[in-house]
Amino acid sequence: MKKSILFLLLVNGFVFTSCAQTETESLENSTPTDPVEENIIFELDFNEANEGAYTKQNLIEEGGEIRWVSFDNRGSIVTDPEGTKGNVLKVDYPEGTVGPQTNGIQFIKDLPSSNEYYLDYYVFFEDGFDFRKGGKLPGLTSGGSTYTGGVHPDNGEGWSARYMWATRNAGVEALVYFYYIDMDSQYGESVNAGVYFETGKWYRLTQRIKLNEDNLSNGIMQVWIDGVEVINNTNIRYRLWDKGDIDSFYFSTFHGGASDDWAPQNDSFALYDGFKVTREKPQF
Ligand SMILES: [Ca+2]
Repeated sequence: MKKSILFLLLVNGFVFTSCAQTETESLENSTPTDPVEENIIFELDFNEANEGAYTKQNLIEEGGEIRWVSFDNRGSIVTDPEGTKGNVLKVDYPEGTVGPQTNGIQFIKDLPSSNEYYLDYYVFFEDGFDFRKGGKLPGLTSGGSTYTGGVHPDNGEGWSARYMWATRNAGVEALVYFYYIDMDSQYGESVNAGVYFETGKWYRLTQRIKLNEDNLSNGIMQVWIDGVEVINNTNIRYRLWDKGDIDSFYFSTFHGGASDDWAPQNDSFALYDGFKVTREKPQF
């Protein structure tokens, strides 16, 4: 009898020890030496938002914490006129206005710092949209809105890579309006996509930023429009050393420039949908 109890105690002790070891091993296996990172960092499809005015609170409900918002009643939720995207964000660019105080909308979403992200979204310029000389469109940045408007990142501490539409002889061209340490002009460098915007159709803009290493000119900027690669620059020095990580999505859209000849001559509207910041290349 005593031997049986002793045997059971030993067996139980052995089993307990084994379980404890297994648990320890599995805990060790799940420690963040090889973390499974979420692919989608930020997503905004507006499908849960009610039609009507779009507010900062609406944005926070879907997009989480937002650093800064400037809407001024120029954002609203409507249904996709083509019927494929559910609810979408409609932005107002009022007649005769120029610059972000009176035209378009802006917000900054902070992102976990990274040296590589993809930004994917859709834009639709409604019929009658007056492009005038040009305007800004959302893009990835380092430093939120800091390195825009003529502010040069002298020490390689940040950059911005918003898109623009810009009126050329050939049409309204899509480009990346780029601020970075090696920029060639005070008010940003144009990286032309060679694609010309028209009204009345959705465009899908996909941007890949991969930062350079150390102080080397080996950073990558890729852009696909409707899934077709239109920019592939592989020799960019975005930043110096470990400064200037990708840390923000800058939703920035307005006519300008600053002078009146950038202002639309009639109320103009654009639609936006399907924003995603991801670690991996989106499916086309
Ligand atoms: Ca949608």
